[in-house]
Amino acid sequence: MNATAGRTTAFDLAGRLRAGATVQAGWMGIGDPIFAEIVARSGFDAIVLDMQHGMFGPASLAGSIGAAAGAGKPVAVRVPVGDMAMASRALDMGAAAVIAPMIDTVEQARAFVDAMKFAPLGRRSWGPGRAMMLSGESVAQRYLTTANRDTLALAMIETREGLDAVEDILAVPGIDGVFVGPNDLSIALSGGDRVDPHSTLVDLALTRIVEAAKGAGKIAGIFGGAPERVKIVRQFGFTFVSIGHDTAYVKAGIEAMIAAAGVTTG
Ligand code: 3PY
Ligand code: MG
Repeated sequence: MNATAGRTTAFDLAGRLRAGATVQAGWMGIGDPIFAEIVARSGFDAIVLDMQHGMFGPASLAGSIGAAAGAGKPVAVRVPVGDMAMASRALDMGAAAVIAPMIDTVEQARAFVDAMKFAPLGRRSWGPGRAMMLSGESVAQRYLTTANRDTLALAMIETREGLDAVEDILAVPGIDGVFVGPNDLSIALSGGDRVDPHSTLVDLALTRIVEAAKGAGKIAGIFGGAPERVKIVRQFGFTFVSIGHDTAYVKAGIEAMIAAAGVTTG
């Protein structure tokens, strides 16, 4: 246990990412705490729970964060677009990071920081009882003085406006890094023509985004998608990378088992 924050090293997502470690995350949309626990107990370093396109609501989110904590794994929560109240609640429930989708402007980034950070950086309201319980922190004053450092505000860059403003968004005090949505970015950069997260246009944007994050001394994360693509995005310099998603984990497991059993279906 880390004596100051009461967390295990594995639980310390912010510390590991700031130290330059690569963190590989499972991506979850099936909003079920037991399934979240199974994935958290797998080889991933962390899990992301998706409230934007996934099926998590506040109750299943709270249960899933608790289940992951029992497995010693930190959780990042992607909140719905513009839902800054949920960003604060996710922290209160024990999330180690919040990912805010579709951040286009410095003003939106500031609103995100307001929800995520205690004064003077932001306007987060006090109520971290569950977060303290899960991390083993029993001293309120110590939670107050460490929370802004130990919980991460990651702004999603996935629009043309967000890409154009990425350096300014990263310069906002309290924004700890960016997280790229390559699918939305590909739609935006092709003017609505194509969803192709592997396109050259996206690759050019990724280079700029990683450079901007490194220049600001902040974290670069990305929805990695297919495992083959994950290897490539890591070479761009992203350190917080999700791999696949839960529906694909189940499907791949079923297909592998049917194949191994030599059963022909259909
Ligand atoms: C995107 O690729 O746009 C995402 O938001 C990943 O879920
Ligand atoms: Mg997206």
